[in-house]
Amino acid sequence: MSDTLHPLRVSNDALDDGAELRARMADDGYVFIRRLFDPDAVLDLRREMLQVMQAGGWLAAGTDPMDGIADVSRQCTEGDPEYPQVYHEVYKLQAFHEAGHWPQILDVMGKIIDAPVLPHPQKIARLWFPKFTRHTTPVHQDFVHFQGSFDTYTCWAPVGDCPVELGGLAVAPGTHNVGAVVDHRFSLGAGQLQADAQDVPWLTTDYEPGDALLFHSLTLHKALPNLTEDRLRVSLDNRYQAADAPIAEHMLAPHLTQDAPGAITWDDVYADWTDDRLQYYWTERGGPVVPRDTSYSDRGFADALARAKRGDADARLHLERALRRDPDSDRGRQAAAALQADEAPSR
Ligand SMILES: O=C(O)CCC(=O)C(=O)O
Ligand SMILES: [Fe+2]
Repeated sequence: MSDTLHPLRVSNDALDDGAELRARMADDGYVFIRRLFDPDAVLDLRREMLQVMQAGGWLAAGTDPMDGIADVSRQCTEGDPEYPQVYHEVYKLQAFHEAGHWPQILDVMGKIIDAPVLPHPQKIARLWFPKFTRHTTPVHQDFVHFQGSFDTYTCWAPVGDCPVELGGLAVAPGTHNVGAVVDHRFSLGAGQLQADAQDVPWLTTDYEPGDALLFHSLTLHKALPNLTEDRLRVSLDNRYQAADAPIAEHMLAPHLTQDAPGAITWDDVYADWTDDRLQYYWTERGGPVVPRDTSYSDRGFADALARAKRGDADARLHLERALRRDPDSDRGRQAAAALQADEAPSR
């Protein structure tokens, strides 16, 4: 581990002690549990997910899906129009959704939240290509993306081994104590919003199957770059809150549908499931649903427009993507105008 990265505190000793787990989350903004999940169950899920990626052409020909060896020519990420073509096939796996409801995580989240828990319907998988470090998830607070209530907790879990060079998650301990959303600017990395973080320590580890990193919605965190030659990083990030707390309405929809025309519905996700136990499980809950607050994303996009006009290469690439994805949308039109403005001779 490099000298700017430090090890996460392991909290397995507190697993049976709700008060202690809550105290650690309150102090540090994160709780890290080794082997919370059965490693075999995680590896079974890995096989299923990577077989779908293989069928979608993302893996090097003739390789074992369990090795996760990418066909680097297929590199793409969230925001690219081709990413959901494979991602949404992975998203349909029943086992992938079930992982967000494994009893071990419901138990720990129940202790931390200290009330009946709602696992967010919107589960997320991260399928991260190697040699694509320009798109590494930047420093951010989850609240800007997921909203609802501050007391929402993420569980990030590797689906397979995730040594530091594969680009797992790092957290900055105690940073949730600001108690507020900090400024975020445009970034090309996943989520497209980046907070400034100077002089904070970063904690991470060589993750193993079954490990789980839980953190608060205001805790600063980022991914490390996937520096491997050819390995995909596969991980889950799922969210949990008190069942009666407000949830933002976009968290009731499948991931990567809000800006994507023709995106999948829950009925598409459920089409091949073998039972309906987890289908629409949240519809009976009584807590309020609040509208999505687009101000964070709007500010990030405005920042990208301004940067692109000044010739910023990352911002230009972002706008080119927005244009390719949906040329007739407001953002598509604004992107086209900003890209042209940069090319104008009067610049
Ligand atoms: O896995 C990643 O690259 C991003 C994950 C993340 O930001 C999260 O789990 O909240
Ligand atoms: Fe995040």
